[in-house]
Amino acid sequence: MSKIERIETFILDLPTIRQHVLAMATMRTQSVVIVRVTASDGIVGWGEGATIGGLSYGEESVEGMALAIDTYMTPLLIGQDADRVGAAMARIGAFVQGNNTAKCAVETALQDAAARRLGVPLAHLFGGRVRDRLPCAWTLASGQSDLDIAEAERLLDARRHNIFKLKIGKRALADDIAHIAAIKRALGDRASVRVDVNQAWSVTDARRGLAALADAGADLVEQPVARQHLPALARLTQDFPIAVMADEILRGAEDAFRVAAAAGADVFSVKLAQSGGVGPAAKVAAIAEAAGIGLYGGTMIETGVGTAAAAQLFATLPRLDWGTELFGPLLFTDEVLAAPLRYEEFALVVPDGPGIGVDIDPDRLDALRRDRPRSHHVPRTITPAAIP
Ligand code: MUC
Ligand code: MG
Repeated sequence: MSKIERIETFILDLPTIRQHVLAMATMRTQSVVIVRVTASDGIVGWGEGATIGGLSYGEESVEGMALAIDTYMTPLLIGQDADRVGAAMARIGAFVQGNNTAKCAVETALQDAAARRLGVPLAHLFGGRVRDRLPCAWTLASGQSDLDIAEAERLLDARRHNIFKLKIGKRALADDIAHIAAIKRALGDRASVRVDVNQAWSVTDARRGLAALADAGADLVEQPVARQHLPALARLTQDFPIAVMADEILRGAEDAFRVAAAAGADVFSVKLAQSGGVGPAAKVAAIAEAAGIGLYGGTMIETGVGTAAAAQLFATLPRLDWGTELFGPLLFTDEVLAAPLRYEEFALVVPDGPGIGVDIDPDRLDALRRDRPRSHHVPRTITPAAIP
């Protein structure tokens, strides 16, 4: 039996290629926790926990995740069977409430190690791939309509993305609607335009907003109201022709079941981080499939580690009607992988190697670690060369 021998956490800070303006925060840097699990047979697995905007998006921060893992999770796992990922996570579940993103980082690393031990891509452990490429959206969030349109045009020309998610909810409703309408007018049928409100609207704003977004030609609206307001989300889903997607409300299978039972959304954004790992995210997807709810592969803007792990799962989902948004690594000025993920023809190419399918470059990891002095920290703003 191979035992879990060591679990390490690394907080990385990655500058973004431009400011990323969300309803609740403006990001110029993304911080993530990378977990490295080493087993007694020498096999190493990697996982990631990411959130956005510090503590403004959710209740977990990277600092809190590292602490929860180091102090509460790691001692429970040392010496446990490295192949029994379910048993290891049940052990954690018995002693640690919530903390899904921290759990995701640990679970992903264990899944990665287990698949590497077998010499197979992680997708093999979840039924195998049904596709080799994942349609990949890009988030336009510069904060300005003209910059967003120019960015979208460059990405369309480069055939990198033709699905655009726009972050709204920070400005007055009328300004946001004018912004979306301008972008849809400019892009026309060449792109799908979707919006993410990140819970910012009241129900009244949402009613006006959904009607106007449908008129403007937007295809989907993500989490328009607060995650606590399931009945409101359900009413919006039923009352408007535009697709409503659940995001923040979904923190694992129980929430997925609750939302599905209330007919609370047309689409689920399946996220490894929010669900608590690859296995729990697969359960969220299964509930959506069983309820006839559409699927979308979400992100918390992870590096190549979390992005590759998500790609392994999303590649196994037969009905991924709304594609994915696994663009995370493209928003950073720096790379942690030895070879970057490939994006071509509007899709992410699912990596082929064992485990999550990618390798981490130890020097790059070291250079990005918060606890190490950085020698090449050169924050960049957006330039035509950076996108694409
Ligand atoms: C979210 O709310 O979906 C995903 C893309 C992005 O820009 O923000 C994230 C999180
Ligand atoms: Mg969202």
